[in-house]
Amino acid sequence: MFSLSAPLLAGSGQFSLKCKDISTSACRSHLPNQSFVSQTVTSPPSELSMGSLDPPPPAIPIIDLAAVRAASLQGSSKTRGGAVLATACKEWGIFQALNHGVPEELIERYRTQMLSLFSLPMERKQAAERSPMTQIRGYQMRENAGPLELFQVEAGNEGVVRDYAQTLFPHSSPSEFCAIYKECNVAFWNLAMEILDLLIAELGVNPSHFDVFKTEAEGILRANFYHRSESTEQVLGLNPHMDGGLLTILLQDDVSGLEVVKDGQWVRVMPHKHALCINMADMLQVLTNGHLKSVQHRAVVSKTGARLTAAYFVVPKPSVAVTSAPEFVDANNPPLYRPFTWREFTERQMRVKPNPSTLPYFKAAAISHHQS
Ligand SMILES: O=C(O)CCC(=O)C(=O)O
Repeated sequence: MFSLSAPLLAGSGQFSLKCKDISTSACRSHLPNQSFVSQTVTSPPSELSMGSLDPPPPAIPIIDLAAVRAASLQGSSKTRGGAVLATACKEWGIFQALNHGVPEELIERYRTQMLSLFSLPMERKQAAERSPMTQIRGYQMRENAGPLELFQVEAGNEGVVRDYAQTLFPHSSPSEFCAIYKECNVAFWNLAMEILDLLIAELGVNPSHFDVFKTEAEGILRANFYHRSESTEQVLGLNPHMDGGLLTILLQDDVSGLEVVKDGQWVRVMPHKHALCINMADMLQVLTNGHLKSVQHRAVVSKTGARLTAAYFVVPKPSVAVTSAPEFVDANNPPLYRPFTWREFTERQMRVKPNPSTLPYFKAAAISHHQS
């Protein structure tokens, strides 16, 4: 992914990163087929760990998608490769994908563009600031925890992307900015759909239940720039949360900070140079009636350097209705959630900040009666 030695901002050096010590080890995994699980990057003890550090925390699965694809071509609908993915998504709710198909050159262009954006004078960034009018879109500076700057936009909305290019970079042609968003949207979308298809095939569900999440959905691309923490205390850049959509693709640089909950313990997702993180989000949890788990995660601010990440959230369009696929519902597995639309979900999310998820508000009546 991002080169370990490269400065974050070409020609400036002000955001240059220190290379973190990443210890890579072949390690045992409880995933069904070792050959798809390329290697694991050992997590250091989390600085804010909830549990005991002994034994060492488990490692996030790293899955070679090239091997999964090759196996899929040989198999029929269910594949051994799909089983590896499905197990990771069920047990962890997250994995790191190698050979993901998003060109490294595109990732570098996106990274360079976002670093130019975050390096702009504050007045220029404020011209693109989020507001109640722009809702989820735009630039935001959050200073409540570790200083975090972010820029978010629907990656496939060409008109909106062009407007932001012109607002942020009024003296440059918007063409490169727009081209990067367009290409990122295609590459991340294709990867998301490939993973969805592999999961659908492996889980044995009728693909038609998921059709609307492919045709009536979009990708929201968000760059997060965490400033280096000056504090002696541990600081969170993003509080614990679950993502609301179907799944999220996360691009990390070589400064670590992402942590996920596994078996009641925070586990650090150590950056892997060529990998993208894929995490399950709330709508997949609903569609599979809890079979796949939306993973709780947070971002810890580093004391050693600034950190740039990018999240591509795959979300349905507002009117899309979300219900569990019938294959996951029977007398022993009653529906966990009542039917709702993505609009209802996001309205709820905006009214009450997720803590850590908005999903409990949509529990089926019998369940919410017992659990709320
Ligand atoms: O930057 C990270 O490590 C996590 C990003 C994330 O969770 C988000 O943008 O919602």
